Amino acid sequence: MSLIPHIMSKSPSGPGSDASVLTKTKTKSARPPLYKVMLLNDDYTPMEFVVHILERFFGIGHAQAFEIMLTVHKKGLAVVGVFAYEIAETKVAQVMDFARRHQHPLQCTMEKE
Ligand code: TYC
Repeated sequence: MSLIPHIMSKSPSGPGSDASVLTKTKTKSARPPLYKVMLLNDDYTPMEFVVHILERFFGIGHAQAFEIMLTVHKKGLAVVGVFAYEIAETKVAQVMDFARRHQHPLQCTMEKE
């Protein structure tokens, strides 16, 4: 009997060790799924309040914020940003909380891109 411990004496067995199973090495880099954050129109939230939301929580400049607000007003909704899940979730919560605290019915939602 060999004095070398027989760690290497056994052929691989168990899940994934069958050499006859075709495998493909992943070459894609990890791309986290992205989420669109959208504002919805309503008849009551003041236009200036929506512009303020876009400036404050999305870092959008005044002129573009006004344009996006008008798009929501005319079309019913608009995508205001695209983010990783946790960031999108935080934006939605910040907007919904701020609107609620100011007693405006503004709605903000997210959807997988
Ligand atoms: N429709 C609102 C008004 O006329 C303005 C508004 C714009 C409300 C965008 C919500 O997401 C919104 N006062």
